[in-house]
Amino acid sequence: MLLPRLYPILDPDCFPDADALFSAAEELASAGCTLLQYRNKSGNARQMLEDARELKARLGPSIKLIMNDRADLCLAADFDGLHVGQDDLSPNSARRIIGPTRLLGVSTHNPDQLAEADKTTADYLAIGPIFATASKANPDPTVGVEGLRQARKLTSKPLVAIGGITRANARSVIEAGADSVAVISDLIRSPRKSAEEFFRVLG
Ligand code: TZP
Ligand code: MG
Repeated sequence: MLLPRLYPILDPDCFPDADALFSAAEELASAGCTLLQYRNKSGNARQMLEDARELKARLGPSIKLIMNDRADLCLAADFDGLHVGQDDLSPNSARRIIGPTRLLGVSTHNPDQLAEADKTTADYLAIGPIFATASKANPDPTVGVEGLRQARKLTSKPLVAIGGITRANARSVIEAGADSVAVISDLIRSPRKSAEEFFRVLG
């Protein structure tokens, strides 16, 4: 599986209303994004499913949609994949729910977690936060670019770097071995322009 260099994460808490969230998604699509995660830490299941269905309807089949945390909503919205963290269902339990063909991603925060996740049926692994981030409650200690370089040696699965990644530092993250960068805040202000700039620096 080939991951795109840029993996935007859309979180409704970062937008004034649902329309702004959907417009951001459309802008990202028009900038050439092909993979997008929906992450909602404050909404209820009903709102999340409504958002998820609307995203799918607006974006069409050219963008793969990944649901954060919730295997049930991944299936209900017929998303293309699921992303789980250390406090969610285990990767192999999540896999049993979403089936063999949907994408499964796993968040890790240190070398032990990464090595453990590498043994599972996950399709890709994420590691972070690489840099300080304001987008996550109670983030783990930062891994840094050097930690990422070490992490790269522990898995041959596609590796996503996350946390504090901007257009200014994204190149260094890819050079340290990440296949893709997952980004929340540096895409919020002007999603299309920002994504285009990410693609330019990431090559
Ligand atoms: N997991 C580790 S850091 C993070 C998540 C969900 C937040 C990333 O957001 P930002 O704004 O790109 O730092
Ligand atoms: Mg989670």
